[in-house]
Amino acid sequence: MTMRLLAAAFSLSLLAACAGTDSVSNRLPPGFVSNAAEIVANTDWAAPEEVRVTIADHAFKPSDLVFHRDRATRLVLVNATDSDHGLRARSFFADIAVESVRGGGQTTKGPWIEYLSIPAGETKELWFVPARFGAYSFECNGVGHPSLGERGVIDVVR
Ligand SMILES: [Cu+2]
Repeated sequence: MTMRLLAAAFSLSLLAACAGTDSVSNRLPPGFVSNAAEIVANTDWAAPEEVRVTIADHAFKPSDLVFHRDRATRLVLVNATDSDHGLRARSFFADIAVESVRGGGQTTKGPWIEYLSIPAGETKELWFVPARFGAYSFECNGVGHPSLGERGVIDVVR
């Protein structure tokens, strides 16, 4: 295979990784909540607080999100567009304990997530507990999407 073909194959694999795959981990990424599995196990998941966000018209709606520390939370992300989007929010993800990511007929257990994809027309749910107080920013990982307006802020309060 020539170098050019290799380079093309490599960039294609990078594109695929960006567009479609959740990054859920059962190994502690640096700086993340170390007792996340314990927090998940000690939380009642019967009636999580629901926050619903729709992606449409190059925006997260709403784009200002408020969550409550130590409370079971269900973030429902509805992709109402015909292209793929994603949630890049590393500092926020570092401070939560993830029960699961649900969507597309699949449930993936946490307890840590580094990246969340929301494919075209699909709905993804992030079931989690905010484990630390904080103010965070988030954005879509699509090339050029944040500058079009796909960004927002998260506050975790009492
Ligand atoms: Cu996007």
